[in-house]
Amino acid sequence: KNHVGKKFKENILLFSTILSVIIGSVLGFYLRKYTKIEPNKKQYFGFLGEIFLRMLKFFILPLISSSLICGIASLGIAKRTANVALKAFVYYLTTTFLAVILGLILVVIIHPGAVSQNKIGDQTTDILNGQKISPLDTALDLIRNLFPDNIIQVGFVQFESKIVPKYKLNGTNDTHEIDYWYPVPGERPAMNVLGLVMFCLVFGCTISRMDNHGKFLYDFCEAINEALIQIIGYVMMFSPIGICSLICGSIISMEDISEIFEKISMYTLTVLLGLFIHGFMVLPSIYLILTRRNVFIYAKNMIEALLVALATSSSNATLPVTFKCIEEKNKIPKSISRFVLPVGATINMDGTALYEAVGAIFIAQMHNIHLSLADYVVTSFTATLASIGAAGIPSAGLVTMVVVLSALNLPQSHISLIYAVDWFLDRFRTMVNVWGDSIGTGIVAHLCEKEQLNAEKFKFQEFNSCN
Ligand code: DAS
Repeated sequence: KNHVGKKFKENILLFSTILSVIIGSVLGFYLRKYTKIEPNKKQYFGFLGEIFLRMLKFFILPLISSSLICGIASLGIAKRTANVALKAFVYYLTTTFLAVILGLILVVIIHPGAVSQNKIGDQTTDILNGQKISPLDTALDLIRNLFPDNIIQVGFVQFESKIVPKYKLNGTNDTHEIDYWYPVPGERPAMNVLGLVMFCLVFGCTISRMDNHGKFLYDFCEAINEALIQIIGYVMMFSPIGICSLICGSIISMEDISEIFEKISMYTLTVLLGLFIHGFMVLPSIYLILTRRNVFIYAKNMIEALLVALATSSSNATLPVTFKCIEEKNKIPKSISRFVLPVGATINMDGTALYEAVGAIFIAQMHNIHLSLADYVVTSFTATLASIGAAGIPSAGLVTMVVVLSALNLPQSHISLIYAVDWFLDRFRTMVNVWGDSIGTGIVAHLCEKEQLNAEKFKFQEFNSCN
């Protein structure tokens, strides 16, 4: 009964989210076209959206910390299956990192956030990148922020929103003000997030090796994570209003929206292309190379789980069906699936990692911000880890994307464009997440079976040679 009620609630939320995107867009365009709103009044339209964003960001640090700690610790705690855990962990990290690299290559080539140079004067770029830091300084910054001198201050990214001095649109005399988010002058607060991640990695590994209190600390973190996932579920009930306000506010305050649809559709296509390549080419190739088995039959047996992932946008909700497809149809032993799938649903999210990397670079492109190689390194690192920290629930990747934006010092305005299409892209990236977990389970099972066979063969040969 409560499952039906949960499904009904999820469908209502989905329907109202789609409705809020439509209403926010129509209202924004209507107000922009038929009313004259004073510049300093525009911010009021996006106020509820800003509160929605703040409510999500409010829980990011504890959510990421507890999720990362549990995910890392669970790999170590499973001592009895250390062999399985190690294979699973190497697979998780490799495929997630490949997904991020693929996403970065596509977003740089397609350049969905292209800002046509004739629209924004050079000053803006200078203003935003005024404090250009050399690659060496950035690298030292990166290392310094991995080891913050005070764990409490970690993750607080000091941004302040300032009205940029007036600048002239090329070829015209009219001047405009734009509202940009600035890192606090004189320091790069952004990479503090890395210190938090480093703390979680070390803490997770440590509690997995502790004898007496390790299990207590693990259960404590898991309980916190569970509570936070519930709280974010409550916050997401507010999402239709928040998204409507975010979209309406950004349409009203957007300088030049003629390209807005072009940019959003190019961004959506970039993410979908990345998910398609990773899901239909990269993952099946890895499966074929490592197992030499028929990936088409394996995929056919997973169709039901992939469709549930598409419908629910939640890896966790799809788990029962994933188990059924993996164990009953693909005949994977429970000793493997009962470890690899639940941990994979929590920390192996290739689709989410690709989505966050593309989204962050897209926002930088929208602001015409030049990113250095070190910035791309930071993006690949934080997108991989932010996806590990994301829970297997709807829109988790959207919540943790702020981690990547913060790590890059990126302004958080224009994030509403990402929100506008998140409910749609979430389905496809969840599908890729579940498909990645399924492929990983098949590979780990094959490798363990091969090892066992070799071991038996070895014993047999040993037995033979002795007689
Ligand atoms: N919906 C998440 C999942 O369940 C993925 C995401 O939000 O990025 O995998």
